[in-house]
Amino acid sequence: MSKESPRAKFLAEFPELVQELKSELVRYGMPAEAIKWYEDSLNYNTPGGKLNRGLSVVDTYAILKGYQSVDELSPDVYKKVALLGWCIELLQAYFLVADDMMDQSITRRGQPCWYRVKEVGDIAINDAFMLEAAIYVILKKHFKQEPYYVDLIELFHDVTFQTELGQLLDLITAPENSVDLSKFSLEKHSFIVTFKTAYYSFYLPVALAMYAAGVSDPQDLKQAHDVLIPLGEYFQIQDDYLDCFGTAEQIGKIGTDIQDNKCSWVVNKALKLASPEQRKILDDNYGRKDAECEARCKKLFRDLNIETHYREYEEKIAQELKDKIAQTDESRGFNADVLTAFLNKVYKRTK
Ligand code: DMA
Ligand code: MG
Ligand code: MG
Ligand code: MG
Repeated sequence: MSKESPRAKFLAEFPELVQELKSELVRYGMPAEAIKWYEDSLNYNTPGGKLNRGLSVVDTYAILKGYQSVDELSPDVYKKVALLGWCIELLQAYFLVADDMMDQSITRRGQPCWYRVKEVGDIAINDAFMLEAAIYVILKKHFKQEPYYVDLIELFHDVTFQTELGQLLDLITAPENSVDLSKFSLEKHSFIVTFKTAYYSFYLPVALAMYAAGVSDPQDLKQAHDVLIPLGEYFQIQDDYLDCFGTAEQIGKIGTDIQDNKCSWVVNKALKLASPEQRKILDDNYGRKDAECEARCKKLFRDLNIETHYREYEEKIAQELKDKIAQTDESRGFNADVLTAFLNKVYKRTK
């Protein structure tokens, strides 16, 4: 018998989660049209991505428990750990619905951004809140009896706040109609992306699996943190690179960073390399809501060989992370393979 792919197996848990959330609305006596709206929002915004964050919770849990594959988990255990994975995907859905409004993006995961769906518009703001709220409905229903329940809730709250701080900084560093590239730096970029991406995308999945597996000594959480945060920074640098150099077919979204005046890795690298003449081109064209200005910036990035610098960065950071992973102390039951699995998923990704 051929085995289901890990992704298909994980996806198969989603319909039941939607049913549970709907029954919560039924319990409140909500009218059918509201229930249908919530169901549509959940289905449109939650399962369509790569599911890396959610899948990583189950993968990490299996490694920590000493299994060769997630197929060795009993059906009940798989279900429970997969729910934690889906909670991160709900968190991600919440952030993305809001992020696309704030970034004025057009497409996401190969379809129109939720706020751009005709009937939706600004209702997407409340839909984002309700995607977040779903996390706590699920946690309460399935994890309230666990000794680590409060740890899970606290972790979700902390990481959500960290992400929102990152989004704040991302947005106020990229004002519309006032481009000042002297405000950008690679140090500032590192700070923004650590908060807006690394905590929720990298630290959170591993920390959740560690709590669920009972391998959550503070020293081990710190070891995970110290590799996963720089790995998350690398991941967002890839996101910035692909925003400019990837195709919409590849990444499922149309890049907006140049027109949005974002403090991205690409522009920061370019600022370091540009001659005074090239700097003038950037000052005059970056952050303008204009396709021709955007094209001039892209041409300059190509002239500056940003791609070559990106490849160099990628090799350097991958080696640093490997070296760091090799130093992991496994004496309390933490397994560094968890970190290697993450690095392998990210290294040289193109989507
Ligand atoms: C991603 O920032 C961060 C969050 C919290 C969604 P981004 O705007 O670069 O993401 P994307 O490129 O997917 O819009
Ligand atoms: Mg965005
Ligand atoms: Mg954004
Ligand atoms: Mg991006």
